Amino acid sequence: MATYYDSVSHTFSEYLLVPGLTRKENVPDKVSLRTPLVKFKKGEEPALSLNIPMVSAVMQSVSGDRLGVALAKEGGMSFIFQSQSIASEAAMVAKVKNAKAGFVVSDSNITPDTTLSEVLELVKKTGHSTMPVTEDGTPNGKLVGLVTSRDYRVSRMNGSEKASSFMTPREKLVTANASATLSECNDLIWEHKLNTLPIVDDADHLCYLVFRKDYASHKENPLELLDDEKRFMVGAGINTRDYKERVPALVNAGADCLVLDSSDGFSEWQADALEWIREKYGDTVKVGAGNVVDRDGFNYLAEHGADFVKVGIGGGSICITRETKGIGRGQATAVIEVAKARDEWFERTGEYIPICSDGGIVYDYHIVLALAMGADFVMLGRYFSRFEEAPGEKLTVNGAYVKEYWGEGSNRAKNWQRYDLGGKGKLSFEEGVDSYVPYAGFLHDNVYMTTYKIRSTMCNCGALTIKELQDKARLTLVSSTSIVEGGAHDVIVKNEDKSYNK
Ligand code: RVP
Repeated sequence: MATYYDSVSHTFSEYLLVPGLTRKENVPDKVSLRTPLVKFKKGEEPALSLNIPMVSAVMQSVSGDRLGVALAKEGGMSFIFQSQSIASEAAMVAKVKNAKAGFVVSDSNITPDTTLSEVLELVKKTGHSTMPVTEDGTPNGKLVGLVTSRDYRVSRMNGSEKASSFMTPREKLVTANASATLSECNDLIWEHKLNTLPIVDDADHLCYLVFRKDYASHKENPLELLDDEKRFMVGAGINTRDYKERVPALVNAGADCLVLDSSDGFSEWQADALEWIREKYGDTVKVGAGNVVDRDGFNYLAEHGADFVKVGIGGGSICITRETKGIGRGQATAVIEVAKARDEWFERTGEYIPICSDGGIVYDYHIVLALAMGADFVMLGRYFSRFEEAPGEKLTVNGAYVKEYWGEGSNRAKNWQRYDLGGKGKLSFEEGVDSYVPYAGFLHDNVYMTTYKIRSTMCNCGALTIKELQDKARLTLVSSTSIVEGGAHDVIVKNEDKSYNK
């Protein structure tokens, strides 16, 4: 006979935190959101941690290289989407790794023969007005000059002039050597009143640009997630089909952490992939697995060596898996049960395997609920898809700016590996939708506000760390009528805009 669970499964919106004693030291600025990303032994430090408990979803419309850099600057990590060729995923990973904090690989480059009309076209396309001139027009070619908007006067020129005639030539450029530190570069920028400092190697080939404004932003981001070489950290998705080729390419490109991207991870395919990675790389390559929604799923992936386990089936905003296949579980209940399994595993083995709550975060406060319920960090798709740095197109619909956001199980993404159950006969059907989300501006401003709210709630609960929150949190289920009580009610609201709670 089938097994029936005694209790119904719940979502985040059905819970609230009951405040604990707020001590005088419980102020938002003192709260640490640092959290483990990969497993570690009792008494030891994890090999990888996040500075904020947020990672971006393994999705085409979410995690490209631009979002990867923006999120690492805030202390979180992107997992670059795997529903693309191995070469292009590896190139995205390399792009994040090469964007050494404060050092940028130039993406608008020209040759001495590029005409002014072509320069203006490029400015329109990329939005960047500073262009290094290299012999071959590549980002790492021999540097011959620099063009900025101060070098040409469109009204006095006809457009056919070549860059060599109006660029600032190499001999007049102040540059620094690739061995210079960021603060040495900044000294040069100030001393010579520059906006841009090209960084060259011993053969005078361009390596990076350092911008005055980026140095300032580097100083403003004390939580930046950097590796030992001061490069941004980035993750990457893999699948259970082509991992023997994809993993080596991503490792070579510099990926800091991998994750098996599957809607249902309680499978022998995941065990095979995990074992292959352990055999080939030992513990040097970190890999998360999932998704699961119960104790058995967690234990299975833990036994096969997962570095972290991702939790959630069917809760994603664009996901229709529950409607098409009838599988899944309320996200809160799934997190609570898997967190218990993680703690039992820790008791038994002395090994702490972090868990990630993936999907279904609608309001900022859902993040702090997930953490209180035992998640070590959360994965978000819709949240990040709204930002300027997300790969989706920005459009206007009914006069408002929106971004495109589509599921990996939609016909648009065609990420059928994510839903693959093995076997030969394949008929794919959609488990996700294509949608719009309201455009929300830049990642930095939003993540700042979201993490501030998390810190504030933690203060209400008397917690200065995520671990302390998990130990102290007191959660209550709420009735549907008390949910109505939680919003503005029985008043005539002047501004119907509810974006304050997202
Ligand atoms: P959300 O943040 O609620 O938008 O959910 C994002 C999550 O939804 C992803 O991390 C993934 O687990 C899941 N997903 C992605 N595509 C689809 C789909 O097409 N069904 N689901």
